[in-house]
Amino acid sequence: KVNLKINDSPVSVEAGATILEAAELLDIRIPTLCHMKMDCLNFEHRSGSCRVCVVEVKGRPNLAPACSTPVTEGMEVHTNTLRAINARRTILDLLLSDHPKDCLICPKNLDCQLQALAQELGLHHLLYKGEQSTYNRDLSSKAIARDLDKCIMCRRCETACNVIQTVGVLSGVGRGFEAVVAPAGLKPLVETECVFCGQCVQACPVGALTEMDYKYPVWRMLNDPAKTVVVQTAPAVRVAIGEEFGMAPGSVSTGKMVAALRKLGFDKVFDTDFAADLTIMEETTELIERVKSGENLPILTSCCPGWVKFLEHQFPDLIYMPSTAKSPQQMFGAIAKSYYAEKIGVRPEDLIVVSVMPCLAKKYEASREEFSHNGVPDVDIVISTRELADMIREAGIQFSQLEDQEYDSPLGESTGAAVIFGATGGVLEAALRTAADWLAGQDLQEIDFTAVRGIRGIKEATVNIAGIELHVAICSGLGNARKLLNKIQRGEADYQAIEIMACPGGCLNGGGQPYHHGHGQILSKRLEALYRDDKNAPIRKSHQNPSIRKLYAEFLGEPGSHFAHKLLHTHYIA
Ligand code: HC0
Ligand code: SF4
Repeated sequence: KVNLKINDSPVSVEAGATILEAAELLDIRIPTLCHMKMDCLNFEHRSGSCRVCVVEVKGRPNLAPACSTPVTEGMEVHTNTLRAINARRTILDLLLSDHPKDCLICPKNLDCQLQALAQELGLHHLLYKGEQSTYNRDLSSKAIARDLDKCIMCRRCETACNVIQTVGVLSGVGRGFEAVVAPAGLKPLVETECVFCGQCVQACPVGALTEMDYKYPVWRMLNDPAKTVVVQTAPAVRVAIGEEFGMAPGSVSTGKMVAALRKLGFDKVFDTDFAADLTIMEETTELIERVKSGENLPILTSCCPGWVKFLEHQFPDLIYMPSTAKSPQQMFGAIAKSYYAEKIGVRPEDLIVVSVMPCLAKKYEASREEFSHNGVPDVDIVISTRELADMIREAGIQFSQLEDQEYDSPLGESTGAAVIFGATGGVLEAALRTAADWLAGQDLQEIDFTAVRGIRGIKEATVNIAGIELHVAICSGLGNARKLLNKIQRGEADYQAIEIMACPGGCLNGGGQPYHHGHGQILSKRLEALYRDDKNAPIRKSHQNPSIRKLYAEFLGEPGSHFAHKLLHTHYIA
């Protein structure tokens, strides 16, 4: 342990800790901007580049950045001397000298850490009037909007893209005043290998990176009497949307969300979880076939579009590995525009499918060519959890006061197996529950595969299902996926099934979720909430979902049938 004093209060911390960490123990707040820490993922980016966190250390001539200065024995730190406060104000003043002042109409208004700092430091007039950057906004992709005029060079997005995700799209470009973090050659995002995971958007403290906003297309559809508008909500949305309305992280607000969606005017409120159960039917059929034949192993899950795009760009030699089953979002769209449209007598082009997703890559996935038929997309519009929260606010709905409501039938019925899709490990556990029952030919009671649970980036387990030993691996975060895939390429792994999710922790940490800024245990709380929801579900295995059984009996035939393949499976582009 190292002993030091901060603002005259003694504190002991582990060697290697920073002044910032020591101050946190004393509940002393030091402002930060470029610093990025994700407590439950055990990740910290100590860049020290913005210098907003400078403090005075006795005996040192220069101010020290608290986020990247390690503590030493006997150190005496003062966090709020006039010199430190003035230095912070000057740094902020300089940052703002080249930052647009249109906060009122910025998508990050009231959610911007720069704005919050200006408020916190009481900066009400600026001394420096600098030159202003004038870049064109990059609206080239369906998923992510970039506004370089707002980039403050904190490089948090670069860390997310290069260090955590190892995609390597964003890096420092240009020098001096011209310096920004952007794709090489300032290329539009759509021309790069960006997978639209949105981890850079989660990381960005300002409005330089945000989602492409589709709220107004949704409003327009809701107000078009010629359209029947249905909505599906992804598993991870229900355990995070409450945070937008002041509810505690880890609240499960499914019922309130359904009520809010009805108030917004959706004709039917359905659940992606229904389609997650459907995905399990198809994917597990494929898993069992491959395990029995020993061919094309390991099977890789394919429901995360960011991960699929990563594989297409970076590991084309492994393109035969992912399950051909479409993601739940896309299966939902395909079933809504065929089975359901037919049932209610509406033409597919007049049935509008809106998705609410924790993910920005889902916006891109819905636009992929193979997910349209005769020019009609299976999923018409994708909005994020944050965009739905904005719409609820815009409509003046008091979310936390709403009485719980139930999803509509039949595409709203789901099981506990489906809801855990939102957490890393959930898809594989859902598949194992069904595989075990099918192989054993009975309704097994042991259904909690706890070895595959938890927020860790890479998990490995050997599970015994009906006498068959399966080596499985689960990873979340594309940097972890890269490590695992490299191992497979080198022939050093003998897994039969692997689940990969692009975002660290899974969909619960998607690029479209409420901003968590890495603080506290928010992600773990969302994860626990998903497993709580599963535990409380009356049915916890996908193949026991009555609406799924009916769908096969009335429409699809058997899992893996020719018709099911035509409607519910896809191919990948290497
Ligand atoms: Fe996910 Fe999904 S679980 S990717 O994380 O599989 O976005 O929540 O909707 O499609 O179901 C996201 C979440 C989904 C899909 C499901 C899968
Ligand atoms: Fe990199 Fe993901 Fe951001 Fe694309 S969306 S730039 S891949 S972090």
